[in-house]
Order: sequence, then C-alpha cells, then structure tokens
Amino acid sequence: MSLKLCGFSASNYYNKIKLQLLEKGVSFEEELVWTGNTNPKLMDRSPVGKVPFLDTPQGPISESMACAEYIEAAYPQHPLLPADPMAAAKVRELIVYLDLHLELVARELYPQAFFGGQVSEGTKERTRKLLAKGIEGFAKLAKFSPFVAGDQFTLADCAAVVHLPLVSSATKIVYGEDMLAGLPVRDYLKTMGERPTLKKVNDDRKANTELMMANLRAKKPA
Ligand SMILES: N[C@@H](CCC(=O)N[C@@H](CS)C(=O)NCC(=O)O)C(=O)O
Repeated sequence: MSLKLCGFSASNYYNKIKLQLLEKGVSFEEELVWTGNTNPKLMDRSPVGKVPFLDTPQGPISESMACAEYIEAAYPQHPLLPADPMAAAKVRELIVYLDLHLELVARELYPQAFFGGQVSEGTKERTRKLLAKGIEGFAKLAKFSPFVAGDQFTLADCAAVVHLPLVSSATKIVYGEDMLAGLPVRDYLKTMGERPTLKKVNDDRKANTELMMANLRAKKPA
C-alpha cells in the first residue's frame, strides 16, 4: 500500500502536505474525505475529525505537523528541513507562527469572509488584536530572501504559501485592510506561484472549492 493523503483540496492544511509531497517527489494517492460529518472514514482515522490525515502502511497519522515530520523522516529525498539543528528549529518555529499565531487566529474571520456568515464585533476586535501581535512576531522571523526561512525552499514555505493568502484576504474583506500589507507577501506569493508544484496545488484547490461551495449551497435551506 502506498502513502495516501486524505482530506480535500480546498483545505489549506491539506495543501501544506500535498505541496510537501509534490516538492519531494514522493509518490502518493489522494482520498477525498470531507469534514463536518460523522463519517467513519474520517473519525476512525482522524480523532477530532480534521483533515489532512495520512494513511500509511503502518496506520493513520493526523495533524499536519506530525504528517510533515513523518514524511521528512520516512522519505529523506529532497529534504525540506535543514540538517543543521538550529536551522531546522528556525523552520519549525516559523511553521508554528504561521499555523498558530496567524492562520488559527484569522480562521475566526472565515465565516464572514468566505461563507456568507457574520462574525460578532467582539470576535472581530479580539481577532484583530491577536493577529496584530502574531503578525508583528512573524515579521521578526520571516526572511523572504527569497524563501520564507532564507535561501532554501523548506517546510515553512509549504505552510506560508497556503496560509498567507487566507490571512490577507480575510483581513481585507472583514477589516477593509490587508493586515499583511507591510510584508513582501504579494511578491513572495507571485514568485512561489510559478513553481509547477504550487500551480498543481492551486488548480486542484480551485476545482475543489467550487465543488465544496456547490455542496454547501445545495444543503442550505431555501
Ligand atoms: N491543526 C490541524 C488543523 C487542520 C484543520 O483545521 N483542518 C480543517 C480544514 S482546513 C478541518 O479539518 N476543519 C474541520 C474541523 O475543524 O472540524 C492541522 O495542522 O492539521
């Protein structure tokens, strides 16, 4: 049995791992698994029902950081973590900032930014403060020279290219201001978007987002 990436291509965390696999040239299959249900295909393999998860010959792994570390260890070709312990720690540090201090905070805004919902004023205010703090911290660590952790493409880029566009658009839509505008994010994303691996991820993301939105519309009461 080969490695199987499970989840759906509209998900930024799914795409973080898909990009890693493509960049490393690891052969893998994809299994479409939606969230938001009690589907045993999901819950039996990802304990709190989140995607992505990996199906490996030895069993499932949930949480993108655990998946990414497993892939680096099991498939050492084209390493995306530096061999030097300090340099590797700086890559992991950036990923935590991107996942936890930027994306997870901005996620509070997604219902209003992307799904036609409304977010309370209290949530908007709290999220704005937390994001300002997270972005200030991220700005101290990110290099953009030309990659987010320096002169090599690393796992931190796999997180940055999927999360930063969401943080930019969500803040622009909800606050009328792109909170990442002070960083060279647009140029970085443009350059990164020329990589064939990211083109593939983005093409699949667009197609799957259309399907996801059509499914959501079909479930909405008239
Ligand atoms: N900490 C998780 C976050 C993954 C995550 O939030 N995935 C979203 C899709 S982008 C999800 O599964 N949401 C469904 C849910 O939270 O129930 C990881 O790094 O894998």
